[in-house]
Parts: sequence; structure tokens; C-alpha cells
Amino acid sequence: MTKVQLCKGDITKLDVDAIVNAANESLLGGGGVDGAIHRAAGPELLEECRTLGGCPTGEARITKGHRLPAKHVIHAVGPVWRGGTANEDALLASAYRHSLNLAREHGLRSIAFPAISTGAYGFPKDRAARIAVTTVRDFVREYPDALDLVIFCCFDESCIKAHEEALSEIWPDRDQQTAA
Ligand code: AR6
Repeated sequence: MTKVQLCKGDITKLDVDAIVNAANESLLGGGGVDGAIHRAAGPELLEECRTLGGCPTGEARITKGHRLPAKHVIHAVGPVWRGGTANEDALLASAYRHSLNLAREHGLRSIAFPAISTGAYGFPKDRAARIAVTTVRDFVREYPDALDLVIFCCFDESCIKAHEEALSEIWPDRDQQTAA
């Protein structure tokens, strides 16, 4: 059974097998959660990212966690919001799905997601939360033994609220774990 946890705070502090980064196609760092992850992981992360040659929108790449408590970073590239008619929903779902598949392929048991695309990339938070929750739910139903824990890590109250609503609407029968 995969437990699902919603937590508020800084994803760089989480001691899990992988934290997911909301990266851009260059994979060479940026602001927001990407900046925070690179600062906390140290320059070795950027060095490793340079070897990857970027990543298309809707996909993800895995690196080590370097100086982070997390063992790995999964760098997912979500879409820039362009009003909803540029395949944004499918691309966001794909970024989550690729991240979950990478975790499974590497035998990782715990993963924490930030709210990909909802900062600099402007994706509406409620809509993004519903896509995040649906994609994780579908993965967990398909691979119930792959993961022990999935964390949705929110940085602010509006993100928490969006995920709480999405979770109770879309995945009421999930295995919940209360925040530590
Ligand atoms: N821990 C958890 N969540 C965080 C943290 C943190 N330390 N810091 C910010 N957030 P954003 P995007 C939340 O802008 O929209 C970068 O420059 C934030 O509140 O980080 O996917 C990249 O290099 C928001 O809810 O990512 C790209 O160029 C969420 O993380 C671009 O921004 C995502 O906000 C990607 O934009």
C-alpha cells in the first residue's frame, strides 16, 4: 500500500528517496524550488545536470541528491501555462508520470513532489492539483507495490488547500498519513 501525505514547507528538507524538482528544459537551474534545490544540494548537482543534455517538457531525469537529505533528485519539466489550449494538462500529467516511472525503475520507495508549474510557469493551482492527484492515484492503482510513500509538498496555504480539495474529491479512499 502506498501512503499519501500532504505537507507544508521546504521540499529540500525532506529525507526521502527522491524529491522532484520543477525544472526547465535546460536542467541548469533557475529560481523557485529549482534554485532552492541547487543551493541545498551544492555545486555537484549542477555538474551532474550538465552531463544530461537537458530534458523536454513533460519528461524527467534523475540525479543523485548530493548534499540534500534526499538520495535522489528527479528533475521534471512541467509546461508553461499558455491559457490552457497548448496541451498543458497532458504535459503536466506526463511530467508527474515520468517522475513516478523513474522512481519505480530505480527501486525508490518514497518520493516528494512540489506543485510543478504553479509558480513561475503560471499553471492555475486548483487545476494543477487535480492533475497531480489524478496522475499519482492512477499510478498507485497500476503499481500498488512500487512505492511506500508519496508526499505532496506545498510551499503555501493556497497550494495546501488546492491539494486537500483535489485529494478528497478525486482520491477519498487513499491510504492517508498525517503530516509529521
Ligand atoms: N519547497 C517546496 N515548494 C517550493 C519551494 C520549496 N523550497 N520553493 C518554491 N516552491 P516554481 P515552476 C513552490 O516557480 O512554476 C524555475 O526558475 C512554489 O510556491 O519553482 O514549475 C525553473 O528553473 C510553487 O508552488 O516552478 C523553471 O525555469 C511550486 O514550488 C521555472 O521556475 C513551483 O514553482 C519552473 O516554474
